[in-house]
Amino acid sequence: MTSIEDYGTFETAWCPGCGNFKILEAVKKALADMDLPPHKVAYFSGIGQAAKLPHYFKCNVFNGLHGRGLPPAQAAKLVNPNLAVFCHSGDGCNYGEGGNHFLAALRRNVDMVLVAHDNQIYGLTKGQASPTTDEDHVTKAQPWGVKSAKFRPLAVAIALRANFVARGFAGNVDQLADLIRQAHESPGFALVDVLQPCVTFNKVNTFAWYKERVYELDANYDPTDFQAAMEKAEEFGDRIPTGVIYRNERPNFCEALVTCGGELFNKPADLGLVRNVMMQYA
Ligand SMILES: Cc1ncc(C[n+]2csc(CCOP(=O)(O)OP(=O)(O)O)c2C)c(N)n1
Ligand code: SF4
Repeated sequence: MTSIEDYGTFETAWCPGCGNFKILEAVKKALADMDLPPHKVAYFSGIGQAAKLPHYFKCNVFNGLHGRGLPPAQAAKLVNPNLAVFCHSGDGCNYGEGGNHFLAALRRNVDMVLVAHDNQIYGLTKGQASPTTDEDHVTKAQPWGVKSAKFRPLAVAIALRANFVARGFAGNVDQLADLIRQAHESPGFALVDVLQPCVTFNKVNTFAWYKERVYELDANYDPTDFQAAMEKAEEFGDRIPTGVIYRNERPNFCEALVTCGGELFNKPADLGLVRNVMMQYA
């Protein structure tokens, strides 16, 4: 039986009070609830405060370039479908630098979970606006306020008919752990966008600000209803819904791969063939 303690405790470089602590707590709870031992779990990330999360617990970890967590994560799942594959990164990393990888992953639909820590700011580089920063939000780098239209990750994921689209809040660890569990259990690509207060650089979207606004979708809400899901994805003001916003049943890429020869994991490698291919480019 896997416990939270199996994932260890490490010193972190986050500011005291950062929403990332609560997300880390939720991740460990979800992994223990699912009884997933560390050797069966692989975490991928890019660069940023959120992307440091996989450094702070014990499992297989790949830390790549800014915005580039998704490509190796998908590759790992395709090579070894037995792995539980997660990618964690910030709103800048996932929706800015890694924006095209995000779109490609939604279209491709590999069986994995992307958790986006959405603090609506670039945390690691000291508070510039990110793609999800609200219009007219003032930062040191945007003293007249942000003039670009806000990126809407949930609406984009729903528009591309992702299999699982959810929103969590770092202030509700139990709900977030449950969303991560449901995302993992859903076949295909799953997005969990998490409202994550950055207590140092975002003085607008604070824990208190969210607590006044977030609410949980109730049992009557039907996540398979595309129009309703779009409306919920766009609700971000006095009230902000959390929970599973959209579910779909597109065939997942891992199943499609079985018809192309199947997984690579445990297959004997034909080194002669590899050498011949290498020689063609020598
Ligand atoms: C291609 C590239 N562009 C820019 C940077 C500089 N950079 C490093 S972290 C970062 C911002 C991270 O913000 P976000 O992804 O929102 O994560 P957070 O730190 O807020 O968790 C930037 C711009 C980089 N490392 N690589
Ligand atoms: S700068 Fe913001 S996101 Fe980064 S650790 Fe501090 S509070 Fe968290």
